[in-house]
Amino acid sequence: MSKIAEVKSMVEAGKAKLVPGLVQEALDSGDKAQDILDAMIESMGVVGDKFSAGDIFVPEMLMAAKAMSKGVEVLKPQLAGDTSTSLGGCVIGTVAGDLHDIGKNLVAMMLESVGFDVIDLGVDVPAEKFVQAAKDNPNVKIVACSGLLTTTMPAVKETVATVKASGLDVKVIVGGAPVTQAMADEFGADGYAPDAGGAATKAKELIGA
Ligand code: B1M
Repeated sequence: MSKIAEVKSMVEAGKAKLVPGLVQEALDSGDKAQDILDAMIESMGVVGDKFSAGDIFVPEMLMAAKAMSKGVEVLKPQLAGDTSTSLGGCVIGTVAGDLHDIGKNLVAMMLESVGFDVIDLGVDVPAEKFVQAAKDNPNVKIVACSGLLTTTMPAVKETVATVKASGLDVKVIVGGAPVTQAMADEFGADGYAPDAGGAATKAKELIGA
């Protein structure tokens, strides 16, 4: 079994203690950080499908998420790069009612890697908290909202509306598996991206960098 395949299978099995070592071994054997990340994202797809099928339950899903997060920590120095330019601040969070943070953390990492000073509000973030954080940090130019559940799409919409109604001079970007460009347009967001790299590119584009 290739190292990447081992990483993938151990993430699926939720082996948080084994995954970091395997990720390091995969890197040492020449595998690219992006390929290892893609394999782990695929694992979460498998885990999600097993959950939908009733073959696993929330605790197993949680263990797989923890295993992936541990693996991402090892990849972070390879993926994030290093930048000395500051493009301004970016407030990021997962919207109210939603506890999924792996995608949001990847987006935060990519935003940092292109030069944004990221203020990460975590998960289950009420709309007003995004606004307050942007008011508290005057260099904020981007508010980024992640939402993973069909049931939290109204919270994404509300967050966009609350930020827009605040009159702050910031751009709002949205994303997460159920979010589409059409939804982003309907919510009145300034931008949408399907993945973490795309979110960083979109944020730069929106501030003209
Ligand atoms: Co939950 N979960 N989960 N879950 N979970 C999903 C999302 C689900 C698709 C699984 C399934 O049924 N197949 C399903 C949602 C169905 C739906 O609404 N359409 C689901 C469900 C139902 C639930 C619960 C309701 C289960 C329950 O309790 N009965 C519950 C809800 C809890 C809550 O939030 N209130 C729940 C709980 C959990 C755990 C806590 C156990 C755990 C999360 C732990 C954590 O995040 N720390 C969990 C997990 C792990 C998953 C799956 C398996 C994996 C999510 C993930 O991390 N993917 C997920 C199935 C799946 O994704 N296929 C599932 C990897 C990650 C890199 O992808 O987050 O999509 P993603 O991010 C992507 C893009 O979406 C994008 O960039 C990333 C890639 O580069 N992106 C952005 C994300 N944010 C962005 C923001 C942007 C731009 C792009 O701009 C700002």
